[in-house]
Formats: sequence, structure tokens, C-alpha cells
Amino acid sequence: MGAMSSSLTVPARPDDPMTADQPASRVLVLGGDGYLGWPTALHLSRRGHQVGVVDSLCRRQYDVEMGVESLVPIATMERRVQAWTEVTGLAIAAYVGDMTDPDFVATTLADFRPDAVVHFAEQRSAPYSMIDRAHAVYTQVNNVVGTLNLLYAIAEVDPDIHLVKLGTMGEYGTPNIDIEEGFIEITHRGRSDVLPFPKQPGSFYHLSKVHDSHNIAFAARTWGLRATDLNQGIVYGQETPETTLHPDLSTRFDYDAVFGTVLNRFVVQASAGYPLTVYGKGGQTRGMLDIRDTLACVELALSNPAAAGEYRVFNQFTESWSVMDLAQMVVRATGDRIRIEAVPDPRVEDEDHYYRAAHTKLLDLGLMPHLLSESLVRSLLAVAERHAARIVPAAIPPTVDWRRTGSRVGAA
Ligand code: NAD
Ligand code: USQ
Repeated sequence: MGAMSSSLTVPARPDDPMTADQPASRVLVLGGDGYLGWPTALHLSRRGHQVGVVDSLCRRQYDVEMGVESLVPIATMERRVQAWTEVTGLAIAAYVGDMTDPDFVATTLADFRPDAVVHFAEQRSAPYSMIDRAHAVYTQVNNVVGTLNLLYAIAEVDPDIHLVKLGTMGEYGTPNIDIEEGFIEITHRGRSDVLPFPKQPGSFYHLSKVHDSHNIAFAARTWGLRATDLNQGIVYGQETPETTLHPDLSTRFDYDAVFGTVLNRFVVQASAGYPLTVYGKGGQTRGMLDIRDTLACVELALSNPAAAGEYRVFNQFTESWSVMDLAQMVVRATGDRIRIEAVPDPRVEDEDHYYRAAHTKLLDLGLMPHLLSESLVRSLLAVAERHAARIVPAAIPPTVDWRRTGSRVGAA
């Protein structure tokens, strides 16, 4: 996808409110038009930071390619930013461009002069990266080159900028030992060292995050950059206190087999009366978190920055759930109105395995998690039911097969 280096910049107002307990900072949210980037930008703006969003809008283009749309309608990026100012009086600067364009990245950083950058701007679907060779190459070039361009721009524009980068719990895979937060002390032939935790990612997408992690650690070590890698689990939910202020502030909600994540998919399937698509045995266990906790974790990372030269890793999830446990909770929340369907697993992954991952660093910084419950699932069901008329049933069954090197996709 080529670069679109136009910019629609909204000037910041001098009278933006500040919170009493936190010094305001300038934060650039890369991928600020996406599912998580947009609500993060709103949250930080409301908390008194001067916020800019950067996005190539490629995520909207994947929808066209897949023949699907977000279940909840979303406004254009231009309209979203305008609506935020109308509703709150606060301004968000917006830049449209591609992170794989090094000049765009450097110019944007030099123009906005952030204290911190939150980097969400990657192709984030494992199935999309496994469609065929072209999608695997696109994913790794988009993600790895975008992040490399960012590291160079930070080093050249202002090495003091704190990089908060979205990684993934899936970098670790599912080893038969406890997962630590980024690093593990290893004793080998009588000598000990603290080394990066071994990585066993399960898709070319997850591999792109591993490559990013190594590049970021190297840049921090070499150029003295400040970097926090947030190894985030699977996010669920769609509403945050800011996105519900106006329909034009809604964030996207994906339920299709390529971009929909597991609990969001189950909730939409249930609201459509579609049997829940548990892949394989359903013993796949993952760290998960509420979308509101993503915002809180990013804010905690920003307000407790990494030191110069420090590369640190936080495991960003609040609870672990197996896919079958999630499906059973959704069934209960519907009053047993729907059933679970065992679908042959299109992925190559352990369907029944040990899983215990450390996640204390964000809790130590003060995270107060929103935990998953049947009542929370019912509130997600209510969101899905409001938009049930927009569900495209053909988008629900899985189309991408890990074992084949070319899959047919697209619900249109
Ligand atoms: P998303 O696809 O909704 O948002 C990503 C945004 O980045 C999109 O708006 C897209 O247009 C933009 N983007 C992608 N490549 C770009 C490029 N080269 N230049 C400029 N913009 C680009 O994804 P999301 O669910 O909001 O995820 C955000 C980040 O969080 C991703 O890095 C993802 O890997 C990570 N993450 C997400 C989840 C989850 O459950 N959604 C879980 C763990 C980690
Ligand atoms: N699964 C089902 N049925 C479905 C969909 C998924 O059983 O209908 C299973 C998958 O096989 C997998 C698990 O649920 O075992 C999770 O799948 P997912 O699509 O919800 O999550 P994943 O592909 O891992 O990717 C998502 C985000 C990605 C992020 C990752 C966090 O798309 O950006 O990095 O979650 S983590 O899982 O911790 O790596």
C-alpha cells in the first residue's frame, strides 16, 4: 500500500483541561484510527494530554478486500476528530500517512514533537498473515519496516521520546513452563544470565512482533532509547467512556473470521443465533483483557516511562481463559439459547496445553482490572444485538487454513 502523506491537522486549543495529578504531555498515537488506537487517543485527550493520531487508513482497505465491515458503524477519521472537538472542546491533531514511508514518519515526529509515541500501527490479524505468500510478506514488511522507520525517527528527532509499543502475548506461544514478563534467568553449564524469554509464535503476524521486539531492544541498547513493549493478550469489548459520548466516536467491532477476535466473535455469533465456532478441542488458553484496561495500561506505561537505554516488557492481560470456557460463558449469558459447534481447527496450535503467564508489572503500577463476568458478556451481547442487522453470516466460518499456502478469502 503506498503512502498518503496528506495531513489534516487540527490545531490544539490553548485552554485544553489538564488533570491535577498528572503533568500533560504530547502523545502521538500511531494506528489512531484502529479498534484500540482511536479509544486510546480519546482517553488520553480527555486526561489532559495533547494528542495526535497517525494512520494510513489501511485497516479500512482490508475491509474492502474481505468484503466485510465493522459491526458497529464508524465515522471517517476526519469526522471522528471533528466530532471529538464538537463534543468536548478538545482538539486532536490527525496525520494520514504510512509508517513504511520513512520521510512521512520523520516529518510527522518533527512536526508534532511528542514526548511519547504509542505504536499500534501494524497489520494485526494472524489469519490475514496466513492467507498466502503475498499477505505474509505484506504483514512482515508493514510491521517490521514501520517499526524500524519509527526507531530511526525517534533516534534522529529526539532520543528522549518514550516509545510504547504494542506487542503480543502470542510472541511466547504456549511453552510447557511458566511464561515470565519478557526475560528469564537461565543457568547454563554453571553460568547465569537474564535473557529474553524464548519465543514460539504461531503465525507470520505473531512472528512480526518478535522481530519488532528484537529491533526495539537493540535500538534501546545502541542509541539509548526509552522503550516499553506491551505484550498484550486478546482484547474484548467495544465501548469506552469516551466512545459512547457520540455515535461518531464509536470504535470498530470486528467479528469476521479474519479480523474478529475470539470473544468478540462469540458474542456476535450468539446475537445472530449462529453456533459458537470453537476451533478443535477448545483447550487453547490465552491471556485476555477488557478494552478499557488497554487504555488504562497504556496510560500507566506513559506516566511511568522507561529509563534512557531501557527496553522493558509488560505482559498486558488481566485473566487467562480457554476458548471453551469463553464459549460456555457466552452460552450461559444467553440463557442456554445457543449451542457450541466444534469446528476443525484451521490453525496449527496446541489445543490442550499448560498455560501460566506472569502479569504483575502493570498491577504493581496500579492497574485496577475490569474482570470478565456473565453480566459483562450480556452488555457485549447488547451492543451486538443493536447492530444485528449488519451481520454478514458468510463472514463467520473460518476461511484461512494454516496448513495450506493459499486460502480463498472474502465474504463478498
Ligand atoms: P487495528 O487494525 O484495528 O488498528 C491498527 C491501525 O493501524 C489501523 O487503523 C491501521 O489502518 C493502522 N496501520 C496499520 N499499518 C499501518 C501503517 N503502515 N502506517 C500507518 N497506519 C497503519 O488493530 P487493533 O486491534 O487496534 O490493534 C492495535 C495494535 O494492538 C496492533 O499492533 C496489534 O497487534 C496489537 N494488539 C491487538 C490486540 C487485539 O486483541 N485487538 C491484542 C494484542 C495486541
Ligand atoms: N478461536 C476459536 N474460534 C474462533 C476464533 C478463534 O476457537 O472463532 C481460537 C483460535 O484458534 C486461537 C484463539 O481462539 O486459539 C485466539 O484467537 P484470536 O483470533 O482471538 O486471537 P489471535 O489470533 O491470537 O490474535 C489476536 C489479535 C492479535 C493479538 C493477539 C493476542 O488479533 O492482534 O496479537 O490476539 S495473543 O493471542 O495474546 O497473541
